[in-house]
Amino acid sequence: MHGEIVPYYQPIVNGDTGGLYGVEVLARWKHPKSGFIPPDVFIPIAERSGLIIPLTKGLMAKVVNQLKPLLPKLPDGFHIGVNISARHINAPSFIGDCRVFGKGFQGKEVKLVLEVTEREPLIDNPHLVENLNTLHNAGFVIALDDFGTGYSNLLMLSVLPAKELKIDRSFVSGSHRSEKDAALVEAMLLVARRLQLRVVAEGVELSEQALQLTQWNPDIVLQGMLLGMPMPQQRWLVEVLGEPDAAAKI
Ligand code: G
Ligand code: G
Ligand code: MN
Repeated sequence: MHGEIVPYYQPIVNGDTGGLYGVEVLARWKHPKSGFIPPDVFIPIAERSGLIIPLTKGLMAKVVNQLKPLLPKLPDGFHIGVNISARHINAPSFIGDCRVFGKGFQGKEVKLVLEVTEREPLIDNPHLVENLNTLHNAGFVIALDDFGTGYSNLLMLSVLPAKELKIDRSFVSGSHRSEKDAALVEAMLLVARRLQLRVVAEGVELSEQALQLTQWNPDIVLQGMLLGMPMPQQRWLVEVLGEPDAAAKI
């Protein structure tokens, strides 16, 4: 792939206090001629070709470089989420790649979240469960992304050492007005409570949605347009951390 893969950061905030909970790292491909190519286009290709492994490793290294100098300004226990493909989890290098990522933040109080995505069936390979267990025991947070759709389902919750559940935005978008979506979101919140999982609501666009979700579960954390779109490090520094001077120096 020519051009550069760069990390964008989307803020994630606590529903009840509005305080900063963390960020999700989202890959962006800056093509020298075509401009930005969306991840929906290049991620599936990278997954099929195996390039997703060096791509994710490279992204992790950039995230360490960009966020490490900011850590003193971030809240304790700041969550940094990266999307991980099944293909990578099954690869022999996976545990090592994650440990290198973790070492990058050594001595700092951050939580690294591995967001497991659902495009491919996840449990076909026994090493996958084993690898995720190893990383869970090493202090990584395993999150099920796009929960409620595709392969991100109750069986995955049963088999994987997940500690975080990210409710897919298709349920969140109707949760404040549709009885049906509300019932489904409430059912997911109940499952999460029984299993003691943190819940992230994805794709929150309206204050009515944020209000409703927080009423249901005050510990919920929110991600979406209402709280902030994915943005490059420089803009993030200014808009989220209020650090125009730091941004100017980078
Ligand atoms: O912003 P958004 O268009 O960023 O992302 C679209 C899709 O691409 C999402 O499903 C997201 O999970 C996926 N995606 C974005 N960045 C990465 C990445 O670094 N790795 C993987 N595996 N998926 C990613
Ligand atoms: O599948 P995953 O949750 O990793 O993907 C995150 C995707 O959601 C990215 O494509 C990001 O740009 C997009 N996104 C973030 N906030 C919103 C939102 O409020 N509404 C919609 N429709 N998409 C969003
Ligand atoms: Mn994700």
